[in-house]
Amino acid sequence: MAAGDYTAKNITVLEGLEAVRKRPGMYIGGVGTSGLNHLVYEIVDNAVDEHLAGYCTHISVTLEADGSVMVGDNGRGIPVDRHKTGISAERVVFTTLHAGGKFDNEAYKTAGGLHGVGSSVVNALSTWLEVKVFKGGYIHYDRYEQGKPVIELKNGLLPKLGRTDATGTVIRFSPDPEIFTKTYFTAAMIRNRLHETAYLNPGLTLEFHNRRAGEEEDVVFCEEEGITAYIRELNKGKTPVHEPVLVHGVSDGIDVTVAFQFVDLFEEKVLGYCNNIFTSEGGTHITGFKTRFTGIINNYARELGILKDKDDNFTGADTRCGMTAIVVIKHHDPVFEGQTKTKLGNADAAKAVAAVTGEQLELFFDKNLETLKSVIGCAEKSAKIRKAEAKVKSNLLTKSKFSFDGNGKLANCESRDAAKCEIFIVEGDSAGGSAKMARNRRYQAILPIRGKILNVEKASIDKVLGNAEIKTMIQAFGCGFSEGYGNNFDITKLRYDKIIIMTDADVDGSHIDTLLLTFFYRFMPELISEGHVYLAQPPLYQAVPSRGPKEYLYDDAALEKYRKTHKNFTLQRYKGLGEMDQEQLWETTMNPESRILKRVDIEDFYLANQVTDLLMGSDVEPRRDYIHTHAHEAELDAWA
Ligand code: TSJ
Repeated sequence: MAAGDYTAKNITVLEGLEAVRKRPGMYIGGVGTSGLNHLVYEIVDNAVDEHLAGYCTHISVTLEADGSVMVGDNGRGIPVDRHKTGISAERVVFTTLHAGGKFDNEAYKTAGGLHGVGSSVVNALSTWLEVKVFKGGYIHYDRYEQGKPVIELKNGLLPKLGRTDATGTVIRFSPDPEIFTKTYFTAAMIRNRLHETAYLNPGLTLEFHNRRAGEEEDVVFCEEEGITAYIRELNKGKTPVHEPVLVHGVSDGIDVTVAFQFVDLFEEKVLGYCNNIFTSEGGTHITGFKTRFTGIINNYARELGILKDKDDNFTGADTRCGMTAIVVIKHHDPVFEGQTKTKLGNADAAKAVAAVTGEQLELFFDKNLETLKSVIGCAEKSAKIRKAEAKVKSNLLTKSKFSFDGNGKLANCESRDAAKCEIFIVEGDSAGGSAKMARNRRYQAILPIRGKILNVEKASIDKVLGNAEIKTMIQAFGCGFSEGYGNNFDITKLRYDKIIIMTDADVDGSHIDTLLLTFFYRFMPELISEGHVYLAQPPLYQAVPSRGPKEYLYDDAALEKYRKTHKNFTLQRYKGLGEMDQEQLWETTMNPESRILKRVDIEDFYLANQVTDLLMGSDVEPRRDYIHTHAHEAELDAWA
């Protein structure tokens, strides 16, 4: 090759690294802490590749006191001989984008051909980067500043610092503050990443050293048990129902390892890795595992007579109820898709994982019947709960013919014109009775509720849906509810324009208000956001003057004002709705011409939701204050 060619190439190389410095985000995701830590991972990945190739057993990462980081391995050492471009291969690794590991020269291909392509990116984004390669009896040395080589090559080769019997690679670099907003590596993130790498590569030792002032530490990770130990770590503090299970096999050239363990909880956690890369968006390897696992469990459950002919299969979710699993594959040509390019797309990965899971797991379960029975036990529990919930739900969805008036429940209105209809949810049977008598039965429905409805913040969904008052409300409103099973709520089916909560102006009343609002907020939030929910404002007092008309007073401020303008009057204090006769109730609280309603808006409720603890706690006084201060902006409401 002519010298001129080389010079031309060298210029393009430097332009490449200049592009990295201009748009660092394109290469490392960002210039904050996450991008910064990423530099370390990019370098370490190269050493992990050397391990996968079968030549490296130890990797060491040191956060130095001066803010630089040193990464080293005991592999074969990056090749330093003359590459076909005429310069040391090491220079090609650190100055060529998308090179490193993947040399043009077939002989230098890594066994896995995996990743580790980012050394030149790290170089470009470092104030300085130093390389020491221990290889062929010598220590070879190189150095870059902002990606540019500062060492003169002799005959295309690196200078030697001295002799050595060791082999390996040591890189040290200092992130460029002109690029990064912060140049302080996060010790915990790097330490965790090294531990994760140890779980994924059993037998590989990874050391982490921190030499920074005040945070000195030295830890060594080596996980002989691999992902089995990872599973134990993920399930730490939980109650496992069996020992972790590990299966491994190769299918269609794809290496597959799966570990799982069930715990005594209704949770599912399935993690996936491809070529040591965490696939947070899942993908084909996860799908392949899940599908085959479900099939296997159903087959065994039938074989063992746990599922009878008449029984439906367990659902996929049933068979994974309580599962913690890790699916790890090695693929020669992975395709990463999805929003964050962390979803494996290769169809053959699904096939391979399914094949290995099927074969190996059957071999295992045939020999470990107790484990199998524990796992099927989890699926049975899940199916039982699922069926109970479905039953409650179908009961709710069966449209019954509004006949609860006979049961002393809902007294519906005659009109079906939802825009004109209102439903009063009334605390207590006696107030409910008065309200039924007082109402305009054409447009006003009354639903008396007894005692306190369930606190939906604390209750599980099946309890909530089993609660009589809540069932009645869902049926009466007619628009379903949203939670858990996807969104079944349809506001257009709402049978009443106004849902009016009518409770006593005392602590118990406030509590019921809060419980009802919490229920609406959780299960029918649009009722609130679309402005259909109101709090009725019954008066606190009635003033009867010696002369002139009697007056209802709705709060203490109104009473003060009344005292200033009237001398001789008697004051009746209402303790509860039950104390008013039907005429008083109509006049003061229900008659659209004269009543005061407070519309509940979503901002109020958003706030209330943030203070749920306050509202739901045992401390009654602050709760009352909250509801009452928010009822202040009461407004006169005209009949529409
Ligand atoms: F240690 C480290 F993490 F800092 C690091 C190690 C950083 C970088 C950029 C590279 C490495 C590294 C590279 N460790 N080991 C290797 N091995 C090779 O590059 C290598 C060695 C020999 C052969 C061969 O075919 O003889 C091929 C390769 C790819």
